[in-house]
Amino acid sequence: MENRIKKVLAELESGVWFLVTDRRNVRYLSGFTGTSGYVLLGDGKAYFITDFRYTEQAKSQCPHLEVVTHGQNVWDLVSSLTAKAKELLVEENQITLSMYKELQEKVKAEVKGTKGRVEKLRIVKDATEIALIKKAAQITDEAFEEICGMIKPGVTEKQISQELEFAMMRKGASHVAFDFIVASGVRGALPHGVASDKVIQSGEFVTMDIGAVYEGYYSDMTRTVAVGPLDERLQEIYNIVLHAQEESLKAVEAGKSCREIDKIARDIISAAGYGDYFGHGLGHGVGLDIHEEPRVSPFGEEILKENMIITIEPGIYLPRIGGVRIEDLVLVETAGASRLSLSSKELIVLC
Ligand SMILES: [Mn+2]
Repeated sequence: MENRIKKVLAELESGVWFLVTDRRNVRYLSGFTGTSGYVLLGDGKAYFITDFRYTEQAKSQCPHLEVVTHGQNVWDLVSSLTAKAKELLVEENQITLSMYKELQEKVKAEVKGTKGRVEKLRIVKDATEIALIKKAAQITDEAFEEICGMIKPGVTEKQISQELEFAMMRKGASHVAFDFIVASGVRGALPHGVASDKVIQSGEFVTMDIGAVYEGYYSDMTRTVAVGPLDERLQEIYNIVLHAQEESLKAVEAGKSCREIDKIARDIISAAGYGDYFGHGLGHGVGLDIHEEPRVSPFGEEILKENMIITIEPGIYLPRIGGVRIEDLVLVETAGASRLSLSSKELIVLC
């Protein structure tokens, strides 16, 4: 944490202070796991601002910051701590307009927006972060394996989602990463079809996009399995998506751009005639948040670096027919990448 704070401080000119309000950025800089606290940095100083409920927790979790407790109005405290500042930067994609107005009324410094200062540090993971994300991915793999046996005609998408959630919690997840996507049959054409009461039938695909959170860090994985015999069209799109996933994954390594990795999968799907049915980016960074930088898409200018963690998740979605997505979480290395999602990607046919 100490190094992270130093990096942010080093980019602030004298008289310029930075109020960090995003919960994940606060956690990244301070180690604080509670829900109410801000980090305030400037002129070589680092404060952790919280209220009475969290003072003791903050003192034990944030040894590198000076913990200060605010009274009725947090901005009064920010105002006194920044009395000599000329500018106060706030996270413009996080703070609300009313927070901004109240803050500007209270503080002498000029309040200005900024973004990405902490997020850009979060892109490359350190060894501790990698270990936590690996653990979250392992919980996800184990939960997936455990519930495969219950996927059969007659069960609902929600039942599968609930069993997955319960399995992850039993295996040590602190919570689940998002509302799980369990999309079967024609619902598979919805890239983000959250589990519904739909009953699974023979001849359908079931796409499950799932993840666990372990000590604040996320995992993300998608598998598509078949229930009973499939028609040829569905088998064909599975094979295309799997091929696109594996080929783009093979290309992942430090030094390449996100855009060129996306292009590999997109070209394979387009050449097979399904380019119009893969309407989202190939992947995204994962860490303290489920979706973070870098964006792996046709517009992803970012160059991959060692120890970034990204997803590779091509899909094909055919309206009124169904869909397939296959997603792995991967660690970028100097030469190549290693998969953190280890569940098999061969087509599993359950019945
Ligand atoms: Mn994802």
